[in-house]
Amino acid sequence: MTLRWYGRDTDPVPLRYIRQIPGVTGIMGLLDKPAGEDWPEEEFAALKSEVNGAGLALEVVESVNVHEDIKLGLPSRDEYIANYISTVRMLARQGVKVVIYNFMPVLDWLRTDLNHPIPEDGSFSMFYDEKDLKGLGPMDLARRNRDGSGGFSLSGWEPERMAQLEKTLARYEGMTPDILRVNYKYFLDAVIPVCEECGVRLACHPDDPAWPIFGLPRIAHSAEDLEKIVALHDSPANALCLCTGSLGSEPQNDLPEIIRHFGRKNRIAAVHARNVRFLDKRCFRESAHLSEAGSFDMYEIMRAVHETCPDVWIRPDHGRMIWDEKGRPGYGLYDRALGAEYLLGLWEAIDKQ
Ligand SMILES: [Mn+2]
Repeated sequence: MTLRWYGRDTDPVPLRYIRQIPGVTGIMGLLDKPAGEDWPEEEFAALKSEVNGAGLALEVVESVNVHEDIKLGLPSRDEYIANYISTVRMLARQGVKVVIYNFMPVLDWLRTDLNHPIPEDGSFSMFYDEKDLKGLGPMDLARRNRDGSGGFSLSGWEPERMAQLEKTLARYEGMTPDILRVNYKYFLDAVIPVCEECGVRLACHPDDPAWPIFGLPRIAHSAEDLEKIVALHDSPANALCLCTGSLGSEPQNDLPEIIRHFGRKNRIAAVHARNVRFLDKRCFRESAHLSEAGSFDMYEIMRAVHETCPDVWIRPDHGRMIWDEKGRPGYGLYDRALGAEYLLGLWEAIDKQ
């Protein structure tokens, strides 16, 4: 059981607080680097020794972002792929076992409100309503995210990335899911053999929410999509990060079934476990992890993990803002700690049964 941690300078949650959550033994970490950069080893080694020094493991890294030129299939991709490979090798030397990434064009995860008040209990959570997107372009949303994030740069919505947004969007004109998959295969064919060689698994994070946005193709939001992805390069190193809140934002996606299917195939390397409550068609809020707080059966989800991929790294995902905590939307301490304890409680019960 792990928690995401953004690093000393940008995460208001100290590592020692994470260490005090019973049963949490590590973090999923990251460096704040633009996509395509070769991560410097000294910097990662410093992060690792800080995390290890706090009594926590750092075996999973999130957000080694794939450069847009790779997704677009431009000639310049080879240089960025070489950097990706070099970063994977470096991370392997530093003891990392899983690298989580996504292949979403231009825009990462998307919510229409980062601090949505929950009338029932006075907490705040992230919220999505397709109706709120009417008449808005990605630039409007980027601005709104920046203003609503309490001064924190949101991963996937960094100002540098947003500055390029209009230009990048224009380059995707005419891009289809099939072309995107061809470019994806080119990337995997280059990177996966290196992962196999150095004992790292790449874990693709699904689209969030689980449908195309702003007319951009997205290819990782259903069981069929994920099947195509694992087939692009047939190796256990070409794996998935099963994010329940992302995939599950589409009610058609049967989460326990999808976990069992890909777990049995040995294609799940990490799990992000969270719950959402559906309010309307394509309208949901992120809820507490507890099954009855949202629309997912978290017991069945944990049972599917336990049955088919019990050795994966898992973390509670976004939490609500509760107890007047001020922090990064989705990544406060309190609700994620509650989530971790709940998931560990389910796990203990399933295990003893
Ligand atoms: Mn996730």
